Amino acid sequence: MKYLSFLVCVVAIIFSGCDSAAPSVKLAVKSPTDATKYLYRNLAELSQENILFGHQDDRAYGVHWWAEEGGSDVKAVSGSYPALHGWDIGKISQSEANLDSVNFDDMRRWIISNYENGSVNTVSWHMYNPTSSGDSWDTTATVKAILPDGVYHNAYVEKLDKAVDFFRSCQINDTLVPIIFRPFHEHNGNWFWWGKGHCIEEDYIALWRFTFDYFEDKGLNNLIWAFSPDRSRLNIENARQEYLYGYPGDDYVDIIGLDNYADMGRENEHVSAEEQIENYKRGLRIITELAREKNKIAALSETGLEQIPVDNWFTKHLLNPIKGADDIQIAYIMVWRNANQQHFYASYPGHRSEADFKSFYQDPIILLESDLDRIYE
Ligand code: BMA
Repeated sequence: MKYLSFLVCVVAIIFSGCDSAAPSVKLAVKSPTDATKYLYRNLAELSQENILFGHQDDRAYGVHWWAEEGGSDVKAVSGSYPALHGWDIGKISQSEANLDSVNFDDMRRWIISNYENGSVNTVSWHMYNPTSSGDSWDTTATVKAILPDGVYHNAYVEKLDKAVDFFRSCQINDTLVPIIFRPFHEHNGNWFWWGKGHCIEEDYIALWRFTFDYFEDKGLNNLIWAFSPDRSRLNIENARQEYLYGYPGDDYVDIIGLDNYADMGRENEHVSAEEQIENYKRGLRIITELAREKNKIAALSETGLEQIPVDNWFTKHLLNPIKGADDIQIAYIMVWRNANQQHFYASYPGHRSEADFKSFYQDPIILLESDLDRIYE
């Protein structure tokens, strides 16, 4: 089958001039490693028909368990790990474990193991505030102060160096594990110190670019850079323009992401479930369109409905609205973490969403780890 499609491609190229349907995507880093390049291309290719399903901290803990080797709520329901694994390196510079208590040594082991299993890793960074001892929600004015020439610049660079060490240590057989890196997320909201209202747009962009260049200089040619504004702070009527607030530029971004919890079925007296579904589609249409124009990949970088109080949430809110839509093409969807019985977003054995999650992942569009085939080649 593979050879057949290869032949068809070669013949198509000979007869039509190079008109493959897959976008000819190119990464922002100048010298990406082969594995990173192939991953990005394969995601672009796969996104034409499929969506990788992802889950934050999937292997680290679940609703009723903690750090059991082989554990995964997604796997317990479906038989497979998710196709994409989200991690967070908040606290990397100050502790053995991240802010959600995942030990960095374990995280590294799981990141490498996912790579060996042929699934994908993405890393966000709830970065502690470099100018105070506070966390990422401590909105003490910071961004300007950590840019070159800022008084806290060195403190910032020290944090970056810790992240560089961590990313470098995620390697096997001299190959750095490719990672979709998603720093400074939801920056159009005002809840993080890098958010709107706590710095000017120009400084946000300067911070992103400085960080990109710094990591590239340190040889991190395994990073795929994901930009991810939050839907709740986009006026849907003007969302395309507002989405680009803080956009660091096509040379600094690979993934046109969106975090969306706002349109996902949460009770809202002002917006019905049906309107939310419409808005969900509109948001994804916008990032699809932008990704196509920019020759990049779109993704629903974070989503979910806490506690999944709707039996058919996975099909009704997540999958069905985008099934068969030509104007929506996203490489992956990632739901947030299963921290405990109050704070969880993925199905687990015995939960009311279990049967519906089965229909969701059994849909040919949705890919889990076991559906992926040589994504790094
Ligand atoms: C938030 C919540 C917090 C968590 C943080 C970073 O959305 O899940 O409990 O500490 O993300 O992962």
